Amino acid sequence: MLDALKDELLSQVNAASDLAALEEVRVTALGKKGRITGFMKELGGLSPDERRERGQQLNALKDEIATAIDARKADLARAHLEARLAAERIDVTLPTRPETEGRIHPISQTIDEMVAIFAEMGFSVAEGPDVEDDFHNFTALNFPPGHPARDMHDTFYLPDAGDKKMLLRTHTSPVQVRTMLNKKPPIRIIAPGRTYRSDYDMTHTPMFHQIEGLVIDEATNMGHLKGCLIEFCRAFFDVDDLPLRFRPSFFPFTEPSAEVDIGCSRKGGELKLGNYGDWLEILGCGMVHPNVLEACGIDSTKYQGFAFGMGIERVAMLKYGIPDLRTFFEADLRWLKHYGFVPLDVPSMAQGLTR
Ligand code: 2U9
Repeated sequence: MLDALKDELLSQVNAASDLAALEEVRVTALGKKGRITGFMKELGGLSPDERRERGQQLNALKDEIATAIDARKADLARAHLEARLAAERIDVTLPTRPETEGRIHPISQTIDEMVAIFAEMGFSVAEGPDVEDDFHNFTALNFPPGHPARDMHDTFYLPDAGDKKMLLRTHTSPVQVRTMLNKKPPIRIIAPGRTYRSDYDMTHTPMFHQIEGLVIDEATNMGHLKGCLIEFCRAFFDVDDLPLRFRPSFFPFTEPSAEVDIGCSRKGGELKLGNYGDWLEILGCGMVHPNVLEACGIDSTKYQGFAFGMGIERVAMLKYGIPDLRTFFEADLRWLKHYGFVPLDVPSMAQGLTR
């Protein structure tokens, strides 16, 4: 008789199609008023020998049904999870959605590309405030008092408030000053961001973007500077044999200083990058001046390093053939649709900077 009950209960367990149905089966078999529990209650009326034998049989049956219920529960849970995973499956290899209306501004795209290249070389991104004081923007960078760049004509000074004269940073260099003041070498950072100068004509806007880099260590030299910038320019402009020319120059914060030209051709009014005999200025660089290291709390007898800077609008115009600087800041949706980038095409060295 117990065999028949066992078969019946086991088939009910296996027929349960969800957790609620299975719980119902458990209650019918093992609950307080369940069928096995009912038989258990009858044991009291049996003789000691019969009770022992019947008790063992009922316990074995109870265990077998409980085990079957647990196994069925695990099966149902697994099937439920698999169904959910199948229903929520997404194909991550699908192409990006070009029908997305929004576009990434060429300035953001260019910064992302540059960050991808320098990150691969081991640089970190550093940031700082747009509103600066005279020390971080000029004094620490070895600008002598009365230097023309401090002039009211170039620098936006804020109305006097308190003891310190505040200004809008005229370059991103104060970010490197702050990094050196707060962190011991080795330092390897890039600082992209907004900069401000009181200047407005065909090739100047009062707000523009720069990216600057700084590397400080015990034996960093001009060879490292050249290797780093040659590598960067070839990756950024995607020309393997792009020629670079380092021309002596002057900046208060670097000594020696250089400006870098890349090879190009201007034949027929069209600009092509490569080994064609013409040159185009692209960035400035140099070995950090010992006065700057000392002003930033770094021992110039132990440490040295290089720095560089370039204008982001300028290189973006070059790379993407954008003819007019002022259009960058007009917020014209037709312009952005034409020159902007699809948001999901994130620049990376592994996938190609722009696809
Ligand atoms: C520290 C020390 C040195 C950053 C440098 C340049 C050369 C440079 C210009 C390029 C075009 C600015 O946008 S632009 O007008 N920049 O030529 N910048 S070296 O040197 C630093 C910076 C910070 C502490």
